[in-house]
Amino acid sequence: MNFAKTLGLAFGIALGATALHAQEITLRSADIHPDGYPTVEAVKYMGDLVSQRTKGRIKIQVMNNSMLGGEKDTIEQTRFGVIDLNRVNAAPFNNLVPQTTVLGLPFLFRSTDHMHKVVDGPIGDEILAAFEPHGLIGLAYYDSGARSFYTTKKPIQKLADLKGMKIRVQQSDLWIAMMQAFGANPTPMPMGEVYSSLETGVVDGAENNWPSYESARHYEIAKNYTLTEHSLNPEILVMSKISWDKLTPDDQKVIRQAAKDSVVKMRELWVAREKSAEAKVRASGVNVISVNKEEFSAAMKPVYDKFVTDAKQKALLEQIQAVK
Ligand code: BDP
Repeated sequence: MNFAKTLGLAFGIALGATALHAQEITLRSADIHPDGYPTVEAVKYMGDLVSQRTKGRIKIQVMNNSMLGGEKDTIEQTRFGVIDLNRVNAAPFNNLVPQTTVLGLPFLFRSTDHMHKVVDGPIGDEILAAFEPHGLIGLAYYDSGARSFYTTKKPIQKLADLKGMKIRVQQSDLWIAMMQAFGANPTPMPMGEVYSSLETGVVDGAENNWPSYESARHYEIAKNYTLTEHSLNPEILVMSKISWDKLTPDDQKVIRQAAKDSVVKMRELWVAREKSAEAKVRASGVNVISVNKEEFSAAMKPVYDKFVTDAKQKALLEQIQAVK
């Protein structure tokens, strides 16, 4: 082989390799939860589907355990394309995408089934579509169970017990207003700061579902869990619009479908985890308190008055309530 041919061949191989390499995409996905938590495992499952369906060309790397930061920070990084995918609770999106606020309204959903019917239908699609002008693509909803209060010292047995209590909330105006309506003193902060804040008395309590109460080990310090079940606010999986726009329409379809398919897996994982977390927490000797939920729900009128104001929001609320 002469020199020119050898050079040509080498060049060709290099080009081929580059072209092949350029097609390979690894999408980084953020989550604050540890390995084994349903949201983390659901996105890993989605990654498996995406990888199978693109013959290994597109992969998802789940960077969980708050490795990329707290939820508010990772939302910003996702908007700027630094993070490709992000699984976050609906609450930290509320101020950015006001359409998400309705999902967290206290005592809105009658049951998990009701919530599923709403997010799986046209209302759910409309809310996901509302992310795009904010640099995000709404892909799917994941379950997050019911949120209830937990406190370090004084147990909450009735609404009046919340009066003046410092309660950690997610960073959302809705959640701040909700705590005020309960009579508490809201302290917004990222999830990662809650453990030490409970420990040092910066807050008297917080609220979350069984799996988060357990996995974040808050039950070790806040040993009174009051079953108010005040919100079924779901989780939302989003993609950076910057990353999305780099994909071909076919690849976008693969991502969208895999996200939808992962919802089924997530729901199975969630049911199992809710049970095992509850069992573990109860076995540890936590004081689980039942309350008259009507008393708590009756106090929520100011929240609805503040967040459901115009005709469009009122119509949406009625539509949600009418879903059977
Ligand atoms: C958990 C959600 C997580 C939130 C956390 C919180 O899965 O996304 O960050 O609550 O309260 O249930 O901040």
